Amino acid sequence: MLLSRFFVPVLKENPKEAEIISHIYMLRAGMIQQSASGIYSWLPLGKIVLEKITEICRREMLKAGANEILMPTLQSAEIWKESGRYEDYGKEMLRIKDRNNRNLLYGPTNEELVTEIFRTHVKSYKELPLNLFHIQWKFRDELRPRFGVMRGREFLMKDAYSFDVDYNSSIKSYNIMFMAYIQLFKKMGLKAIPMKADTGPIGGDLSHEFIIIADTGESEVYVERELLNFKDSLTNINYEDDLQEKVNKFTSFYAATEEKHDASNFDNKNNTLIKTRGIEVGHIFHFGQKYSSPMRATISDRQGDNIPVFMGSYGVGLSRLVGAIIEANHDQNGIIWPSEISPWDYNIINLKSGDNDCDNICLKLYNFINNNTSNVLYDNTDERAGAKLARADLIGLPYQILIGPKGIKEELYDLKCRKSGEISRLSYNELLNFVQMNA
Ligand code: 5CA
Repeated sequence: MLLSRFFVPVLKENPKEAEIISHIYMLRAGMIQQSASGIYSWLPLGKIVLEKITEICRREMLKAGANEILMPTLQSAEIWKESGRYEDYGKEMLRIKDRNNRNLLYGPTNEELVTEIFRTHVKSYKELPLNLFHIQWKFRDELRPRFGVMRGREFLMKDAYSFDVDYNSSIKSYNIMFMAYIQLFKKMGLKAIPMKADTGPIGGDLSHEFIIIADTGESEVYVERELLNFKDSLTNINYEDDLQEKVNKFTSFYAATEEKHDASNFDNKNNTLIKTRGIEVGHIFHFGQKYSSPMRATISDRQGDNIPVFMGSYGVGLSRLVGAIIEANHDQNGIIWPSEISPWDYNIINLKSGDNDCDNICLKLYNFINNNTSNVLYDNTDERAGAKLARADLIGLPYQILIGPKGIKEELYDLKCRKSGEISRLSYNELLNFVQMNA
């Protein structure tokens, strides 16, 4: 991508309305624009990152055997009356009437709608287990939308729903999602820690939140130090295996959100329990027959009896993740994208646009990288070098390649690693090699 063709409305000043660093940087780097309180447009840079996060999540869900569907944002109030949540959900639910005076709502979550789809088609345990997921915008009329995309009113969620014949198989499905979450956050370059959590308006007997430790997080959490340092090697998981043992490796540590914390459950004589803050990027629930009973989503079991199906639901806050990743990866100059979700790997910066030699080398390099990996943003604008460098740091691509008259003369060019700040001086051929090795 040529920066001269790229719509990235960078702000020079810190926006007054933003309190936390991810919100400040997302506005400054032209990733989002507020449209109403807690509602945002995603501009190109933001959209690319959101898409990358979404794709990693989608791939891991498919790998875990889930089926992708797409349910609408608007739902009929009828099914919510069946489950009993229409009144319970209160003011967070955006209620709408259509021209025929029928009650609709903008979905804050999809347990009811997916249960309706299920009960229409599935009648026997032979068709189970089944997991249906979708990636769709949600609306919750939050009392206090804040921190940009972190607590929005409209936000993008991946939500999956599992269906099983009995409690034990349902726990297996929960465990599959548990491990899929461990994997998918890792693939985003993140360490998300599973913690015992409250089930809130979704309900159920078992639930874990996946939390990224950050001072600016809204959740207060209690976690054993060892779990913070726990490194589980990223091996591909076989989702056909019994995953209980793998899940136990995580749940054997003490980790709980404030609501679930109980000091009497943990012997802290060695002072290993840490109280800290974090961002909830995922939340999984097991709630058995809570929705299938009132909504009569029944199946015939092995004995031929008709029973309400056992369910769980599994959410990832995809738009929140963009902010959370920035909270976990930045410095005073801007964002530092983990390479896994970076919009591009390379940022070529022409320090003297208009200079024939600089323009030629930049263009040659740009074409080479484009043909090899398509993974490059080229700053070909004619702004001052200082402004270009500051913008490159703010946008935060992993590698900057700086081409200026000094480098041309010496035939050595600076390759800067955004994260470490380290600069290597490489010949043109060494640069090409680096790009090829890194591809
Ligand atoms: N139906 C269940 C699971 S599919 C559910 O709705 N769970 S949830 O309420 O915990 O939401 C799932 C995830 O969405 C949360 O972990 C969080 O990462 C994200 N999320 C929730 N509320 C917001 C919000 N207001 N703004 C941005 N992300 C949010």
